[in-house]
Amino acid sequence: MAGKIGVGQDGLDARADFCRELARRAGAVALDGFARITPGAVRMKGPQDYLTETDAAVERLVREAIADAFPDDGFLGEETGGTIAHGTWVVDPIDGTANFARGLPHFCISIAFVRDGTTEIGAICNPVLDELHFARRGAGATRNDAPISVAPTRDLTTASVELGWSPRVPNARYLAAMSALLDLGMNVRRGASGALGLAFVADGRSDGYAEVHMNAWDCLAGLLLVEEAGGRAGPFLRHGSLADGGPVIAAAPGVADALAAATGLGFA
Ligand code: LIP
Repeated sequence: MAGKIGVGQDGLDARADFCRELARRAGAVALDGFARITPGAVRMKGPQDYLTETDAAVERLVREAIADAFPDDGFLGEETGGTIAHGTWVVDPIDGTANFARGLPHFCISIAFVRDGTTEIGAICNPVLDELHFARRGAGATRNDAPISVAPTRDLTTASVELGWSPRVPNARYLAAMSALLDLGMNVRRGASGALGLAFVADGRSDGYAEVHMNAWDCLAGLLLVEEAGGRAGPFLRHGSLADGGPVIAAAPGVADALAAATGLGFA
């Protein structure tokens, strides 16, 4: 077990290196589980809300590694909950679980470290594409250690954005936003992994992501990635919370105002 490392600058350095390596390790476990997925290994937590054995295995791996390395840190996981501390790890063991459960290779592991209400470190591992998106506040964003930046898109008729959906939001709200985006000439996708949707905004393969409600473990790493890659990200923890989630918007600068107006979500 590492010594009790505080959450000062040196402590963040240690946590950043640890987080990068842990995300990769968790990705390997997820990929192994994906190769062996069977219908029997899937349970439902609610309508359109899947739980697989791999969700549990990955969260257990991450939780135990953090407890061993940084025993005083808090931990909040999608599947096992947890406690919030001065420094808290916020983890989605499999984001894109509905895809994972049906054998669709579009999922990731999302790990964020939050200190006093500010996300300081974010990692999103996509084991299918062997991609690790990583960011530290103030130090930029990378994909497989190469710097990334948001897209230069300004013409909305060439823009491609993602609009997230879940049964937590009335369909009418989703359809109104979808209609407004299409009326602006944008291409609108939904990949069912909000973390990957945000990572793709950060590396310029998508121009924006919006969702009326997301949980903290789905979005905190991705929102930091977009900020550090030169994009605009809504103040998730000002309007939402670690415990209850909230609205999410993130975009390349040239698309941000139109995305906000069409979805009714804001950056202020
Ligand atoms: C997913 C989110 C996504 C949302 C999906 C789902 P999960 O998280 O990342 O934003 O649109 O409905 O909630 O459940 O796959 O971890």
